[in-house]
Amino acid sequence: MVLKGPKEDTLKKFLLVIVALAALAVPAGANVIDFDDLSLADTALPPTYAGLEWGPSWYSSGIDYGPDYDPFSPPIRVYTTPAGGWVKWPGLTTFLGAAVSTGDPGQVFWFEGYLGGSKLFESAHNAGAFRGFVGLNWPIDEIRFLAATPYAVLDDITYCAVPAPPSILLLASGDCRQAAI
Ligand SMILES: [Ca+2]
Repeated sequence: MVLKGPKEDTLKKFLLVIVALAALAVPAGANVIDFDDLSLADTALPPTYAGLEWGPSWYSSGIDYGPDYDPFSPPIRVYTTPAGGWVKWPGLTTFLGAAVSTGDPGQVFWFEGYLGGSKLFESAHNAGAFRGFVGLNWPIDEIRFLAATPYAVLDDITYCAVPAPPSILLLASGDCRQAAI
């Protein structure tokens, strides 16, 4: 189908907005780790939390460090010290992304995705202050969050607990349950 003319331009813009909103929405059936059941005090994450295995660098906190480091879902988020940490799933999953917040102008952060110990993916390296959800849609069993400094927080780690589908199918369905088919 070829769209031309003012009405068709409006329709195309509408469709682009729908696609953009679908990409931003959390798919139905997705798991979101929001950390909000943890202590308000700075506390080391246990090696196993929310059914996943966590490296030794993760800390949770509900302490107010200023708006640049606010949790996406209050009151708790996590950070790593020293900068960087890993998370492992018990099997293949689809990592959809996580919220990152940092006001540190010297910050550079990125994600890496691994499967069976081999690095398959690396996100863009973001430099400077940032606040937003980093959407990735990676079929992996481990992610690593890497940063220049510890002054970045993560929240709302989001994944589909099903074998990873082709990205286009997940995007089209917007549903982790459909993605299992
Ligand atoms: Ca939270």
